[in-house]
Amino acid sequence: MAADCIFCKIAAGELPSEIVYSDDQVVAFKDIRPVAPVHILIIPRKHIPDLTAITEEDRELLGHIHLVAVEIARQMGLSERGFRIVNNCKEEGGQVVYHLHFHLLGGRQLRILG
Ligand code: IU
Repeated sequence: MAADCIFCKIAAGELPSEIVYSDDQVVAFKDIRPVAPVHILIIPRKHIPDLTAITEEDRELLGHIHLVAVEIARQMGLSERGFRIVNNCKEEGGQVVYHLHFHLLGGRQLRILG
């Protein structure tokens, strides 16, 4: 756990959040400023600052995060309609919170990225 990391604190239950899924490796919770009817953040419990900081050790974790994302999408009725998984990496990628997270977005027609 990294000191002063908001998402580490959410994962540890030290800050409130609307958790929709949790296990020993990951936590998923509702984004506080949703941009779509479904907007969930999926984070590893391990503090990884951004996607460039992953290592070989995280290979299984990253696969697990995607399996969890698909399972949440299925439970939210999105697996037939479709959805989007987004990672914003560093400044020009639009990253604001420096604890690795994947946005699961869906429930409306999403536009092409740009
Ligand atoms: P980004 O990928 O780092 O740009 O996204 C950070 C997201 O975290 C953003 O959508 C915020 O609304 C969201 N968020 C949150 O859900 N809860 C928080 O306490 C904070 C940010 I700080």
